[in-house]
Amino acid sequence: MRAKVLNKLIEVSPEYVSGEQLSCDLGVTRTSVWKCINELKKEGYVIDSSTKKGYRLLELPDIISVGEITCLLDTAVVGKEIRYLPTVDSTNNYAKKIAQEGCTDGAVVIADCQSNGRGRMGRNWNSADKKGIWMSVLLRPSISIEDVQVITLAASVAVVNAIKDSLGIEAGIKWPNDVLLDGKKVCGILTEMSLEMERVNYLVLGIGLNVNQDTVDFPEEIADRAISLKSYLMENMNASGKTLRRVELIKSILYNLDSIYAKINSGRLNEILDDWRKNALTLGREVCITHKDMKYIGIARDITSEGKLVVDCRDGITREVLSGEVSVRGLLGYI
Ligand code: BTX
Repeated sequence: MRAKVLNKLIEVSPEYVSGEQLSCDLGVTRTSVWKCINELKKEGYVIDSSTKKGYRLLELPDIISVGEITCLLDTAVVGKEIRYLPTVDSTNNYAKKIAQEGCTDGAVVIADCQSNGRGRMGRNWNSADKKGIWMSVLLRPSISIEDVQVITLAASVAVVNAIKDSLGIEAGIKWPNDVLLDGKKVCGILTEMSLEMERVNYLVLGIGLNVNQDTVDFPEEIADRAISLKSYLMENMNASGKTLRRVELIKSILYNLDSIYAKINSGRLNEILDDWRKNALTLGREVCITHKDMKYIGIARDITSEGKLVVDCRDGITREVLSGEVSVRGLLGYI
């Protein structure tokens, strides 16, 4: 009910809506409306109450409210179930646990803070309290194991689209799925899967998006390689440094993921690969592939239908690289 009241207030904002109107529209007593308003105020929403005019929303705080995320979230699968945790070791760990308990396709886990956020290959992911979006999406796609990499690429496309839709910022993708702004990492994606008899049982897409950090908020060792959306807006678009609302971005990511997931489940993987190519920073660049003790330098030319990076190496051999098997580091800075 609280979410419904909130969404009415958002709908009519900046106008007032009377208590009577709210109770009539929502089919509850005026006392329950009043109680909901008080609860919302306690959560941090700034609401003006006037005996004559009713209620008016003055300020939306940056809090992760599941009610606000789900309201008017027009998705078919992704985000039909959302679990919010103030703090957790890793949302990917939590998502894997609920996947094993049978949780539904498209379920989402979001935390304000991760005490042990994980990157790829055992690396650490800095997940400062309330500064970013630390979220995992559980998917049960009907695809073959060979196509799993495409889902990983798809997640980066969804994030890039969401950043563009919400803030008008054009981010780029470093293969396979790092989202970069000004050559610095704004988002990392960790895909983990469970296989059963040669088929995908479930996949967990872990998305870490830096939203409201200032440079000083990042640990020294990553401060020159990490960026938040807020800092980018301040440095490049003269923004005031106002806190960005994570809920808006979460909604947009879920919406974009849902439409991409529909493409995956209907076999339209080529469309996803094309979208990835459009946003790719790696293609056409010189890259260095390190595999075990060997190093190969070459030009990243394309990706295959399975999402492998095609590299024309200096030794004349074209190699197809799967992420996880190798690490690819561009010769031009971080790209
Ligand atoms: P990655 O292995 O590509 O990146 C990890 C590396 O990125 C670190 O070694 C460090 O250099 C740098 N780094 C660490 N934290 C940050 C940060 N906040 N911003 C920019 N650079 C950073 C990328 O792994 C995959 C990250 C996925 C994170 C999500 S959050 C939700 C989910 N739960 C979980 O435990 N992981 C995922």
